[in-house]
Amino acid sequence: MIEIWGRKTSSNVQALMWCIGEIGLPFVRYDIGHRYGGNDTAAFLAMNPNGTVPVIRDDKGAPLWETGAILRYLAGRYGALDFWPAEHQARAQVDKWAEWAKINVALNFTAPVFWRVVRTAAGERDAQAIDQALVRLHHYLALADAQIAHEGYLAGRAFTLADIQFGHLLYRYFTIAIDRPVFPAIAQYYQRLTQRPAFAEHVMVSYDELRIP
Ligand SMILES: N[C@@H](CCC(=O)N[C@@H](CS)C(=O)NCC(=O)O)C(=O)O
Repeated sequence: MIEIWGRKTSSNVQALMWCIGEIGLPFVRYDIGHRYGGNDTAAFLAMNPNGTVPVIRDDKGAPLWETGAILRYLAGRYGALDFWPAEHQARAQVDKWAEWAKINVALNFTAPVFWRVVRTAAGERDAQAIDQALVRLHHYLALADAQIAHEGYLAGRAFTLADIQFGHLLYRYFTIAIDRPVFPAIAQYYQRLTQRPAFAEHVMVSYDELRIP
């Protein structure tokens, strides 16, 4: 049984829960972090000195943190072949887009946009900073749009680990109060993701508990 420490409103927890749901693994998850606390205890810091979620343990093995590492562990041990290919060149193409999504899309969306829109009091929101962050984000989304239009998924013609690292951000991107240019391929891709039961269950999760009115 896989144990997971992390609240379901954490975007990184959502990525790994989506992966677990896609693979169909049994799990137990503990609400840790943000309003639930528990990530500053000695016991938690002994598992992850960063004090961040998610952390997992499988088979009573060593604790594992960093979402990208967790996704690769789950995919390598339990996943289907297309999801994270064993062949090195094919795997590197998936990893290329997964890393790209983490560095360029997640880091340009979560703190600079999502936090400023949802986790900042209305009177303190910096519209100019949000607009500037959106320009940076949309530069990368345009690249993803072209890639998805060409191949159907982020790293090719199959659903892969790269789609988890990228796609888990889209529910929040499409539901917060911002102006969005039209990215036709991403819009269509997002609609397809919403049809996946594991995405609906683990990613399309209310973020009201994070909201600062
Ligand atoms: N690089 C880490 C980042 C982990 C991280 O920043 N997690 C956030 C939630 S998404 C966190 O623990 N925030 C503190 C909290 O929830 O209390 C990863 O990819 O797993």
